[in-house]
Amino acid sequence: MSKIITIERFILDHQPDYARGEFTNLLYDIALAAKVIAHKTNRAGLVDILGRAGAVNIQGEIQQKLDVFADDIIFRICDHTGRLCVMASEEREEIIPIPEPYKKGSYVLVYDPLDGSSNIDVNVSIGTIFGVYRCKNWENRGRLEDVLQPARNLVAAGYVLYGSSTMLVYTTGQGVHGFTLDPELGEFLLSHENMRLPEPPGYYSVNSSYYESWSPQIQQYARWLQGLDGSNAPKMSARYIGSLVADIHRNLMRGGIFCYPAERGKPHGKIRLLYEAGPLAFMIEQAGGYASDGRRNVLDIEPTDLHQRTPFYIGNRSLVHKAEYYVEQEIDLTRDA
Ligand code: AHM
Ligand code: MG
Repeated sequence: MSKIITIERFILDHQPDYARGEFTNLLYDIALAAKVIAHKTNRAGLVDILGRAGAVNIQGEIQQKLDVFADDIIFRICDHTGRLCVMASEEREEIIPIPEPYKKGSYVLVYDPLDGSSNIDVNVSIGTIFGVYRCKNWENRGRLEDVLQPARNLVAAGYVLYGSSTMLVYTTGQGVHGFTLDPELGEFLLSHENMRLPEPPGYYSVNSSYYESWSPQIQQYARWLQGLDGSNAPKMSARYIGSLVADIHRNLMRGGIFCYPAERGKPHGKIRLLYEAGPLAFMIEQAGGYASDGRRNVLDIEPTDLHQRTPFYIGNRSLVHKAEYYVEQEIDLTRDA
């Protein structure tokens, strides 16, 4: 009979040598935040939470109440524990310092509290994305330089998917593991150990309503994905939810690629490097996949701005390499931006 393993047990049993409890407990904190957000998300249609909060976030988008709630919960669970020295969130313009009088720890948390916000009001899956770094400069920890690190430096990354069930999927660099929330018990239970991208891939995910804004090479790549250019593309089906976590989770389970290319007038695409692309790139590599901006490994991009965006291709290695093959032939749209 298979064993029942809670996320707490699993984290404890798999903690890296350097973990010293601080890192392990930080992962518990994230799991706790995920449970609180899942609870609220499940009740979203029942309580007066839908609709807009009225404020506009720094991306120029209208924040919705659940985004604000999720952002606040993660902050409040993590600010006073002594494990973090600084945080950064999609919803906040600046880095988030640890407030006085709390002690600063040695880790950095970057997060997108509720991604796929356009799907909240229509009861479609949404997600939380997170990444954990070690601080760079212990003496002066808690500054912007601790946050602006390439994703290759991550020590943990993952996401929470609020879908037909709630799942937490994470890696600490030793494989990717998925846990499903039992809402009765309030526990995340190990359901998907050592997740790997299967071959052959099943799906490609791209918002083809932007087709006219892509370069001819990206258009050609899109046709290749659809099997329309007569060459040797695997036979795949199209799926696009418009929630990064849900699209990537499905592709992780079934194999495939998610693309958000550069566009005319949007040379960096839409996806944010620090708290969306970076953590997911770190995770997908642990599942045997690869993520690229079309020209280089996302893990190697040195961030210069908290909210910078990047073209994004993520999924089965061969499909992402094929994207790089097409992008290589295009004029670099970011060069004059
Ligand atoms: P958000 O951070 O405002 O929620 O936007 C990010 C989302 C991703 O989840 C998704 O992949 C993408 O935006 C969809 O964008 P589009 O509607 O342009 O296809
Ligand atoms: Mg987002």
